[in-house]
Amino acid sequence: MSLTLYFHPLASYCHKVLIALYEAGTPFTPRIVDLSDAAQRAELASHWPLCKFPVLHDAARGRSVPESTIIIEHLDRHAPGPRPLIPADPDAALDVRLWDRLVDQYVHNPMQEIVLERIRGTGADTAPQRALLDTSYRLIEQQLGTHAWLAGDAFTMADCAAAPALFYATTLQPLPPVLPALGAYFERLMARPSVQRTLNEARPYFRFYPYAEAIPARFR
Ligand SMILES: N[C@@H](CCC(=O)N[C@@H](CS)C(=O)NCC(=O)O)C(=O)O
Repeated sequence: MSLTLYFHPLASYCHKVLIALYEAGTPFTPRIVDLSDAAQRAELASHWPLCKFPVLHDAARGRSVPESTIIIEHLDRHAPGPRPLIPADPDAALDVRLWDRLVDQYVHNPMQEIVLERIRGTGADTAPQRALLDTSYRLIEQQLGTHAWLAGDAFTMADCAAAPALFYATTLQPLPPVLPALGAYFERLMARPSVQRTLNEARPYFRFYPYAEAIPARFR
């Protein structure tokens, strides 16, 4: 098989790419990386010196691709599924890329920072990251309007980004009930088979998540 994904089943940015792969039904070899294992860490670093996952190795093209967004772009171009995750229309594609970026930077990254702070245990104030999550929730509520998915009527890369970001963010900062479109969108994401498969595969590892007790019982 030409495609190998280096990842960890608990890692949120890896979820983003797994959801894209499952949406497309693209075959790949899964390689779980235990970063505490020196040999596995060295193997990941041989593909991507920053030693972050996910990384996709495409043997047919002789290249390793880091960064979840670029991996999905690569997959959509070279191993597309029945429905594109980035639309062919350039303006629609720009919207998908915009919402992918907004979700990564203003939902996913602050969520990661709050989790990392609990791991470090320095007692640093996470109120700014929590406030940013609240602002992003309101932004997504406005964006959703009447359409089902983040960048329109089709499920796209923006939704691959939003599912894991919101899944973990809501364990830290619950969705306010005054944002009904976001609440309904969250339920649609969680009901998506590609997302359910990704969460099912993460379940055995949830006990290692620093806020495991905040994961709703229905997902555990
Ligand atoms: N911008 C990167 C972020 C990747 C990232 O932060 N990955 C985390 C897991 S979700 C990681 O590798 N953490 C381990 C580490 O930083 O040592 C992407 O989109 O792929």
